[in-house]
Amino acid sequence: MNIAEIHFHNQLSEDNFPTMAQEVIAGLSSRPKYCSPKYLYDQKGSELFEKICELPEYYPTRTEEAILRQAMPEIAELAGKDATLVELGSGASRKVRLLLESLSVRCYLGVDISRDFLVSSTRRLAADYPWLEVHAACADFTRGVALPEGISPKRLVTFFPGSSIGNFTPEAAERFLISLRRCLPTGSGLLVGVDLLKDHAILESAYNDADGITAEFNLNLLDRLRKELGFDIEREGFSHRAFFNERQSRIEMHLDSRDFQVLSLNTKSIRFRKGESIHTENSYKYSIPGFQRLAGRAGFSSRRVWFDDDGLFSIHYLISSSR
Ligand code: AVI
Repeated sequence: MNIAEIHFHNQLSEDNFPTMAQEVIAGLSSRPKYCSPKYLYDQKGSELFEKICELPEYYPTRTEEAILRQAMPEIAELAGKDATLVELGSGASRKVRLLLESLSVRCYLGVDISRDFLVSSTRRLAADYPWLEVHAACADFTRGVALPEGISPKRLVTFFPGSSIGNFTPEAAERFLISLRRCLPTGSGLLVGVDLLKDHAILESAYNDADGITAEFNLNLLDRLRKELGFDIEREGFSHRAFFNERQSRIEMHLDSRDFQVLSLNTKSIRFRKGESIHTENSYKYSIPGFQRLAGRAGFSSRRVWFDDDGLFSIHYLISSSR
C-alpha cells in the first residue's frame, strides 16, 4: 500500500506555538515540575499504550469496547445515514472499526499527534474498508481541532474514545469542548468515552500493573527527552509512581527522581531533589452527572449515556448546540 490511498493532512505546524523543547524546558523549570502527557506518545509510547490497553488491570479499554458493542444499534440510529466520522486520538484505530461496521459512514478522519502510527493505522483502515474515504490529520488536537479541506461539514459524528478527555483538567476539557463545538455544525454528534469514579484500589492497580508496562510507558518519556532533545537524562535515575488524588478526583502519574541530580541541556541545567517528581499525566475520573454538567457548560447536550453493570466506564452521545 502507499500513502496515496489515504488523504494525509499535516496540521502539526509549530507557527505561533512553542516547540516541544520550549514546552518541556518550561515544564521542567516550574515548581512542581511537569511535562505534558502528549509527549508520552512517540512511536514507542503509542505501542506501549496499545499494550496497556490489553492489560488485565487496565479495565477502560475492554469495558468501553463491550459497552460500544451493546450500544451500537442505538448509536447507529443517533448517527444517521452517510455520516462523516472524526476520531480524535485515533491511535491504533481499533474501536472505530466497531463503528465502521455498524454505522452508515461515508468518510473517516483520524486525528493523532503520532505521525507514523497514524499513517500506518489509517492505511490499514483504508485497506480493510475500500468503500471508505479515509483522511488522516497529524495534529495536536489539544490545541484545537480544524477540519481539513475536503471534509464535508454535514452530518458529523466525532468519536473521542478511551477517556482521553480525562487527561485534560476539567477547565481545559470544557475549553476543548467549546473549541470543538465551534468547528462543528450545530446538531453534530459527539460520542465520548469517560472513565468513572470508583473504588480507589481498582483505579490505582490500573496504573500500576504487575508487568510494569505503565511504568515503561512513563519512563519512555525520559528516553524521548534524551534522544530527541539531547537531555543528559537517564531512566535509571527515576521511578514510576501513580496514585489516586481523591480531592482532585484524578489519577496522577509521576516520575520520581531517585536521588539529587542535575540535568543539563546546552546551557540550561535543571536540578532535582531526591524524591522530587516530574508530573507526567492526570487522568480525571467523573460521575455521569458531573460529566454531563461539564459538557452542558461547553454547549453539548446529552442524548444518551451507556455504562457497564459494574459502573466502571461510560459512553456519552452528546449533541452540539448553536450557542
Ligand atoms: C489515554 N489515556 C486516556 C490513558 C489514561 O488512562 O489516562 C493514558 C494512560 N496512562 C497510563 N495508563 C494509561
